[in-house]
Parts: sequence; structure tokens; C-alpha cells
Amino acid sequence: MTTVSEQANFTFSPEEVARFERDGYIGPVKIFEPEEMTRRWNIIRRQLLDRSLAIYPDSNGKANISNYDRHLDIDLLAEHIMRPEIVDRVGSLIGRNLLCWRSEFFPKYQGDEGTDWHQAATFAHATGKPQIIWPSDEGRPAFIGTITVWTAFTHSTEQNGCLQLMPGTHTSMNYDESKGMDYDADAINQREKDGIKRGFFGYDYRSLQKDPDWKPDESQAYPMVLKPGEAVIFWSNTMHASLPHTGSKTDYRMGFAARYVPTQVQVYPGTENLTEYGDGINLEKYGAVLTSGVDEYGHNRIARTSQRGYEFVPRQIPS
Ligand SMILES: O=C(O)CCC(=O)C(=O)O
Ligand SMILES: [Fe+2]
Repeated sequence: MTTVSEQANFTFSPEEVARFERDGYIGPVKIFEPEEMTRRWNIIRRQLLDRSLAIYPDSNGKANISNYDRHLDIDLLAEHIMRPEIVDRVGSLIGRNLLCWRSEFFPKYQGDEGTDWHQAATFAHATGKPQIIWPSDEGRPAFIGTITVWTAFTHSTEQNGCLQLMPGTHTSMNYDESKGMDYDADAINQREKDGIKRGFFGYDYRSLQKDPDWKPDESQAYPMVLKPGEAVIFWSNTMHASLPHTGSKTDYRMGFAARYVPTQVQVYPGTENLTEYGDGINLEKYGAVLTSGVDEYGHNRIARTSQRGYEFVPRQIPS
């Protein structure tokens, strides 16, 4: 048996932590070898079609929201969000008592618009209601957000719509998520913003700008080109966007975002239903996953197993 001290340890070095704190992101980091990621994705993409145990119903392919939290029914994704390559690293940034509270797929196919520039702190932007709330008594800014680990399941290039980040922008919010946005499915793929085709899945993120006349400084954008199996780890309140897909049909990009918070954060406080992106889901079967450490707060409903019985055994990160 392998003891904890013999396990591989992927925690970031103090220099890497300092870089993350300065830039609001760090990457690329390797989670899987490209071949292994491709092998896994080939299995996962078939399993995604079987929704028999998915915790949210199908929305007729309308919105991505029905593919939230597929780690709760697809065991390769369950394993993904628990990977030491991810959990150790995130733990070294925000502490070892960690919840994965959300996973999402972000596909870009030929001709798709890029994702609008945005910062998310509470994730109230679409519902009008905060989805995560940090305790207010720790001297942290109110706009701290979640740590997102965005893993490239396919190549992610400037042609097929890679993620872009603006270093150092996590220390102030350009958007007010409580303003609310209007959903318009007909606007998808229709708009150019400063000469770049972009949108926010049926919303216009510019409507949340604190200053309607402000524009993101595109010259600060860093394109996060990733191989399959590489990830970028970022604060959700770091300015991020993605490029439009201007590449070929076969070269789609698939990102899988897993979002982490420490156990003291309240997830979906007082919320039973989410309505966003033109769709609604009920949280009846929802549970956050304790990926490492202990939950000493008990704020949140915890999923101990996946819908298929995969056991979420929290990692005890070696020091
Ligand atoms: O993949 C994208 O285009 C956007 C991803 C994103 O906004 C996120 O992971 O928070
Ligand atoms: Fe985002």
C-alpha cells in the first residue's frame, strides 16, 4: 500500500504561488499526456450522450447548462476532478479543504463566436442570484470568485478559439454581476465587439460593465494555447475571454472547466432552481464534491459517490 508520504505531490512551489497571486492565473500545467487525454476524451464524448444518470435533464441541445456537473454521472470526469495533478495544485493556492462545486463543458466549433471578456465573482451574472458566497469576516475582497481549472480535452489554438487571459486583472472588478443581463438566443454568433466576433452564450457581458464606456484593453490579452491534457488554473475574476473559432471543421476545441472553492464557501445558498442561458435546472440531485481535506463547516450538501457509484474519496494532500 502506498502511504500518503510516498504519494506524488503536485503542490505549487512558493515561486509558482507568488506568480499565481500576481497574475491571477498559472498555466499551462500538465494533467495528462496528450495521448492519454485523447483516449479519455474519446470515451467521455460517447458517454456524454447517455443522460440516463445525468442529474439535470436534457435541454434539447439548447444550452450547455444541462451539461453542468457531468462529473456526477460520468466516472472518468469524476476521476478527473479528483486528480492529484489538479487537487494538490489548487490546494496549494486556496487551502486543502476543497470543494469542486461545478463542472462545465466549453466547446467551440467552426464559425463559433469567441466568449466575451468577463470576470465572475459570485456567478450571479445570469441568474441575478449569487451562486457562491465567501464568508465576509476574513478580510478578503468581496469579489474573490472561484478557482477554475480549465483543461483542454482537445488542442486549443488561436484558430480554434483558445482561452485568453489578462494578467493581474483579478484585483479589481470591471463588472457588476448584480445588474442582470437579458438573454437573447438570436444574438448568438451575430455580433462583433471591437472587430472580434464574441458573445456570452446568448448574453452580452458588456451590459454588466460598471462603466458602460470602458473597453477591455485587448493588447493585454494572453492567448492560452494548450495541448490536450494541459490546463490553465485561474481566478474566475481574472479578465478572461476566448477567440472566435476561425479554423477548420474537424478542428473543434473542447474545454472542461472544474471550479473549486474552500469548504467555508456557501454554494447555491437558498437556491433550488437555476435559470440561466435560456434554460432551467433543479438542484435536487446536486451535491458539491469534497476533493481533498475535510469539510469542517457543513455549509453544503456533499455528494459522496457519483450516480454510478464512483466513490469521491477526499485526498489528504501530503505536506
Ligand atoms: O472556454 C471559454 O470560452 C470560456 C470559459 C470560461 O469563461 C470559464 O471557464 O470560466
Ligand atoms: Fe468564465
